[in-house]
Amino acid sequence: MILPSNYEYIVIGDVHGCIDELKTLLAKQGFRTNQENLLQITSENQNKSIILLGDFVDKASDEKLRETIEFIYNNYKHLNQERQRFYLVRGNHENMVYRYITNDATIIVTPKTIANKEKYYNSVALLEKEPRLKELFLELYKECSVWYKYIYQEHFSVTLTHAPCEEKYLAKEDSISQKKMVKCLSRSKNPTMPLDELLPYIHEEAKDNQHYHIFGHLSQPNIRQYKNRICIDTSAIYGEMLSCVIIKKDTLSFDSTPFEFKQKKGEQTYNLLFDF
Ligand SMILES: [Mn+2]
Repeated sequence: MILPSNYEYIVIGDVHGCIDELKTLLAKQGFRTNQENLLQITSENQNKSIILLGDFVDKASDEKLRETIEFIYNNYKHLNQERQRFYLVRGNHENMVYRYITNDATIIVTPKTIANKEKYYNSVALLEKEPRLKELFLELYKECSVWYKYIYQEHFSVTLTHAPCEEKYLAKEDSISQKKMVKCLSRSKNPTMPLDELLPYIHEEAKDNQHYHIFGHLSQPNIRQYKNRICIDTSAIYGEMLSCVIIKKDTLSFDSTPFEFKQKKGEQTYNLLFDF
């Protein structure tokens, strides 16, 4: 989907239930909430739009996941009344949670898939317990797009997807391309391999130009950039930061906010991207 280039975009990486950090980052970017937790449109932010780059569910506590889904739902409705100011990108976690809660027949139930559901997709049990919350999630899921593209004149563009993927799949509509933009080869299945070897196309296809591909999905300790490839998943739920990129005309800038320890952080070992 092409984004209108007469607005600014605040593109936020993997939230994973970090609702406090999401609110802090949005406040830093000029979006404050009122008593009902609705983001206020002001003269300062009226030309800005918000994009969540996928994976807003899972990994966090039930309480924070509930708050995150309610916040996104309410503000999605609220901000998009007059024009679209809030966009959602589909991440692999939204995808898997959707498949589990809709009893997708293509999920083969094995002890491993049951264990994975509990270990990696903890929103599923919460949504199954709380039908009202499940309805909110299902509505949001329908609103998610696999990709967005921003184009400013001929020299500058930004393609946004949750996961990195090969260029040949970017912004395509066929079902293989759509899958590739949501999830890449899994690190958990290849734990000893450096990310740069597992996903060589990210740096091999990178170019020194202003046609950027910005993605999340690969949790990193800081924003990682190589030429026109940028990863903005800075591991908020693992106790690091929640980050965003701000797109304004033909410029990019970045902002981050640290994990606030209002819930338990997750544990992981980092596998660094562009570590060469
Ligand atoms: Mn992901």
